[in-house]
Amino acid sequence: MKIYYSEKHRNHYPPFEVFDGGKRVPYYENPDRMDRIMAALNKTDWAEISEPKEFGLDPILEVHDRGYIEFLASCWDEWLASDPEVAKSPETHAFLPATFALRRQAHPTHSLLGRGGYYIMDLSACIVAGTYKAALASANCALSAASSSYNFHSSSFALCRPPGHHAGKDYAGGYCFINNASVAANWLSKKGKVALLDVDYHAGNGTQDIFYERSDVLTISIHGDPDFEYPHFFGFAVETGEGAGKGFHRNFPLPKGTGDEAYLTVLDEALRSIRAFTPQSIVLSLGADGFEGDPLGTFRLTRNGFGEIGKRVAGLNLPTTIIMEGGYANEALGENIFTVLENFK
Ligand code: SP5
Ligand code: ZN
Repeated sequence: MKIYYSEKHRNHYPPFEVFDGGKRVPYYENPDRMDRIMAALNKTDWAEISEPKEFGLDPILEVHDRGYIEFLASCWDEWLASDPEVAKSPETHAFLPATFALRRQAHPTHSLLGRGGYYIMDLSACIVAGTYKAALASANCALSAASSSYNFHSSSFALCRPPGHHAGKDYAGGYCFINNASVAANWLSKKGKVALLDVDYHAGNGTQDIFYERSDVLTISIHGDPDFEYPHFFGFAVETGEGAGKGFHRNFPLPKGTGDEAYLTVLDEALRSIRAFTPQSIVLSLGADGFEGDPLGTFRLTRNGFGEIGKRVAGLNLPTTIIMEGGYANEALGENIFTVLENFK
């Protein structure tokens, strides 16, 4: 299986994030996650790992707002130049606004913190020196995987870091900056209908937002109920698309404690929707944070459960572009991802 991975993610490692209650904690979305997955893949005889190809900004700007991408590109340098404290020890700092725009009548302003509060939705999408380049390389992994899936009519894996599914057209959030899966799905949509299935534990709000008014990309997310879980304001079952996109988005919010059996029943319903849509290819937003030991999740999926998820999605028998999203139980992450992927080799 073709796998795309770039070392550029290493320079995106913010020294902290801020949890609910204002608690500063180590950054959960850390480089060790990739090392665990690479270690598991390097033990196989089927993982063909390559550097991503360079696609330039055009396929990213088809999904994201230009002002937002320009903000990501210059944010760190502006932050560094704005504050002598930051310049004294850049490695202990991250750009993180403390005031966020409600988009109702929000007047976009020019100051860096004004743009930050406009383009960022929470306190986990911290920007440091290596963030923008890491996000671009991550998107290039997704595009490389999409192009490989299309050209060889086979499945491929983009080992993306940072992840992408919380990033919308013009905002970062939930460790995500560029929506890798959406960039890949939009690229593939020029070749035929695409179904994007998101099995990360958190609702794929960014992906939902990007395709909400489109009927050529069916988006489905299975996740912890936003009634109790991040991202809190998106991912409810009543959100089914708008305009031309009406009926082409589905959310499956699930309760705390959801285990393999209940999860797989819902997955089967999602897969029936996908079959009825008759797509030409699949994009799978793959998070492993539904795992029973995940520090950010509440589900109880087991390694066997991940094996079944892989088997059932592979059973669609369509070229599948698999995009890495979340998963924070690092000790188990490599094995859990391997267990999904081996169904597609
Ligand atoms: C890609 C992805 O999985 N992003 C997830 C971002 C979640 N950020 C919110 C974390 C809320 C943390 N709640 C802590 C519970 C600790 N027991
Ligand atoms: Zn997640």
